[in-house]
Amino acid sequence: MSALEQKQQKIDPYISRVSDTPFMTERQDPVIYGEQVALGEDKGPLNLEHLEAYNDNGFLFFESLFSEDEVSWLLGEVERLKTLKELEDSDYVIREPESNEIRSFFYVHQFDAVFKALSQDERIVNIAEQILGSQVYIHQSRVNLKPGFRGKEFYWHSDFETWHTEDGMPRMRALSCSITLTDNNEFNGPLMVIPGSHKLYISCVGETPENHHLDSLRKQEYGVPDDKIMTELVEQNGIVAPKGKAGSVIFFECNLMHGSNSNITPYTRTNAFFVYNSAENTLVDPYSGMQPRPEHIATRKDFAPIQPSRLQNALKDYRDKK
Ligand code: 6CS
Ligand code: FE
Repeated sequence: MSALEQKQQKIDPYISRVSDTPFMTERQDPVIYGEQVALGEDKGPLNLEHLEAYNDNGFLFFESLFSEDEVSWLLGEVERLKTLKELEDSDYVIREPESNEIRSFFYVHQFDAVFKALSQDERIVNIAEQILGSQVYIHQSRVNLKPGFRGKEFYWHSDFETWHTEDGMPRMRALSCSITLTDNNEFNGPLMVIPGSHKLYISCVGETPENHHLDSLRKQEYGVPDDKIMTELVEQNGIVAPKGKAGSVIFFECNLMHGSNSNITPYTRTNAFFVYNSAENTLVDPYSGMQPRPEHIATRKDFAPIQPSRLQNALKDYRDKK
């Protein structure tokens, strides 16, 4: 690391996109907050084995956390969103780079009552609170549709590198929860993670373009690791692609290296993603020194912690009203 890079490191341990060569440094934050793993205790819902696996690998996978009945309700809501005229030209909708098919709906935890209820469900919020050792709020939400035949890849990246550089997320005290709404199998572009990669921070090359999100959410080209570092990471840790039926859930650490391939099968790979940030890690000015990204990509206006509730109650209310 050059003298300049060492100087920059002192200012910001997670500085990125300031050098013309990438460099790797040790993570400088805990993975599991609170003394649970150190004291060999777990207050639940995760047991000590779960906590140690998450600490070591940076992710956890649970089959069928949500029932078929809940999943069909959620998937029905995605189909309804696809028909909404008022969403057609909305900034919340990101389209695929070539086909222009819908790639993602962002901000679903705010503009859609069904996904708001899902984002507050105690089965996932209680796990996020336990890992992050505090109350939590939603930093970002999205439904990635990855449509059959035309759902393009999400290239390798660390979410935290973007959220720190472009959103001003201070420390690594956040996680993503991906809820599969359709089966994720080896063919239709499942999430791929590099186990243990959350323990290293890769400072990427390049400079963040203005309004980078207008391109990066379609095809990310800045804030991505180079081939040499990716080869090293894969050779040391391998690649794991958690797969499972609709209703399964993957929790992954904000700095875990991940990506997913294009989907050329007829079967959509539709997942809902909620990013839980610790209420003690709220955003400051972006470390890039640039303008913050819009509210529908990174929550800045309201850091009120979530009060966990039950999706089943929302589903019952929905049916009672019909
Ligand atoms: O820039 C972001 O916040 C988004 N980009 C990716 C590829 N994953 C995290 C997030 O959805
Ligand atoms: Fe990501």
